[in-house]
Amino acid sequence: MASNPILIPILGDQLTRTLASLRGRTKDDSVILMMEVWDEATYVKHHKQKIALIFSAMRHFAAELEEAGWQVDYVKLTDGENSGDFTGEVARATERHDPRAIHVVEASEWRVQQAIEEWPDKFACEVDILPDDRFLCSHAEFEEWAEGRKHLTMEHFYREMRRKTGLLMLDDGKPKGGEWNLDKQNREPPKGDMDAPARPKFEPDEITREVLNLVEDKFSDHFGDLEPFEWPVTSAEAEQAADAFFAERIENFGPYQDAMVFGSDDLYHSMLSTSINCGLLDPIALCERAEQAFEDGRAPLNSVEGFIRQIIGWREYIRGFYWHFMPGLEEANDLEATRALPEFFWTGETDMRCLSDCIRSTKENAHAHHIQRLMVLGNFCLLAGIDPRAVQDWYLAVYADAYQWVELPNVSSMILYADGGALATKPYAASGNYINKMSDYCKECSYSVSKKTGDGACPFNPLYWHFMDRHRDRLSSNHRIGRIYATWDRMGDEKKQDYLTSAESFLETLEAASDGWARD
Ligand code: FAD
Ligand code: DLZ
Ligand code: SF4
Repeated sequence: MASNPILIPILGDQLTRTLASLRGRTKDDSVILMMEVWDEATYVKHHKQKIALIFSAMRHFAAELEEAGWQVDYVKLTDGENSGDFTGEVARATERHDPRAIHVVEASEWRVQQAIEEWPDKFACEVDILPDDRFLCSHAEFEEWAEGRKHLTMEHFYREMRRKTGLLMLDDGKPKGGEWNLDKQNREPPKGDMDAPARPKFEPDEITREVLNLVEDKFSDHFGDLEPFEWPVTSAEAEQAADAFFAERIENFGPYQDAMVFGSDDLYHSMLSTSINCGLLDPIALCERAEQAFEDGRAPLNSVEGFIRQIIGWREYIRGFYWHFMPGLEEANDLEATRALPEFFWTGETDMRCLSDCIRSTKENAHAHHIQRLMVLGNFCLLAGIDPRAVQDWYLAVYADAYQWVELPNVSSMILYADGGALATKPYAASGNYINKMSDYCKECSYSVSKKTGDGACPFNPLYWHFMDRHRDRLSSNHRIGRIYATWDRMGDEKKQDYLTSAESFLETLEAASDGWARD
């Protein structure tokens, strides 16, 4: 290399060949820096599969770049001099390479971005922090959209993104099919033989095997099963996973999006979030493929629109929302919830069959699908009044697709209503009825979903009314929820008391999680 190089640090969720910091650079003027660091693996004690996924994907990505001729300086976790954090590693790399500049793409998370923003003062060379243009909506664009709005309604944002991308749009500016949102068609309960085709599973190669040994050695006290480890770890594998989704599952994705079946972890979901979030798949290209499936007559509009809405609607909105409300969002606790997370969230040992199945899937796969995260696990945390910080730590630790930018708004705002309604217009609170309607869990549960109070009653039933009663002052003026209080008021005092006593007896049985699961 003739002159001092540009140093290009690439973080574990930036594994994209077209990353802004790589574009326009040449193999001869740059050194790429990738760092396995202790702090990232332990700021919460991530599920073993998540650490294995990131390290393996990072090592594969580095190998691909090297094969393409780039100079990659890859620091392994076990490197004796490893300082344990990004800033320390960039400092060491500047000594090794004496760069004329550092070009880095902004971090997806607040915590890391704070550290990066100190680099211009810490390092002698110029530091360029580039926008992450893998997202459709820039920070400035989201702020412009949010400005002056009373409520940041996802649906309005989503329509903007449809117009911006032209996805599922007609030339006259109207949505294909005449409606923007077909969610009403996407609430089918499970039917008898939900025989969804299995997603492709990827055998660990030599690189992944080495990482699995490392994770077993260094992170054996973290939550979750390490093997079988079957996630895609390269963009080629992730594309294969996407091919299978578009060939076999997109058709039924929409109708059964909210269905839950005991022991069936994927159903018709794409299972692509782990690959999208670390950069192996381009989310907009996936949406284009979904639209093509509709145009080719391989998938109905409700499935395709549902999939596209999750990505250019929810995913983009959640990211904008996170940056709009950080850093305050972590502390938000509008409902003043203080109860400790129950131990069974880590062990799965509960007689509540819905929860134990969702926690089993979480432990085995580092994954649970959206409605399990929202309406079973999340609903329980909301109704039982679990402290938002404990819930945040749990979701951030246990899912292989979890990064704070996407986890926090989903947890704090969507499931816990901790922001007082900035995201959701009402809490997603539900009794056992909803779970019974959308799953086959209740049939063989040791609790009875039709029993409302007393011994053997499904705990979601009294917890629901306990929640409504204790938050009456805050919620009764909400026009989407006010009617519920009319029902509550029509119940006699004795029935109401039965609900409250049953809920309190149940809450007293909850054993608080022991220390050390989420953080040391
Ligand atoms: P599919 O059902 O196939 O959906 C397609 C894609 O849409 C997903 O891959 C994802 O990229 C996107 N998507 C769907 N819903 C959301 C959403 N609410 N927010 C953002 N993107 C969405 N998703 C994460 O990627 N990381 C998280 O840490 C995360 N935490 C969550 C916590 C809670 C409490 C809840 C309710 C949801 C959370 N989600 C999170 C959203 C969603 O549950 C997952 O994206 C989804 O289960 C991933 O599986 P899939 O790829 O099969 O998704
Ligand atoms: C999740 C994760 C883990 C477990 N380890 C690393 C790591 O050692 N090195 C790295 O570059 N990235 C890791 N990641 C992903 C990062 O946490 C993620 O890229 C940033 O925090 C985004 O802000
Ligand atoms: Fe869950 Fe209640 Fe159904 Fe049991 S009866 S599976 S606890 S909703």
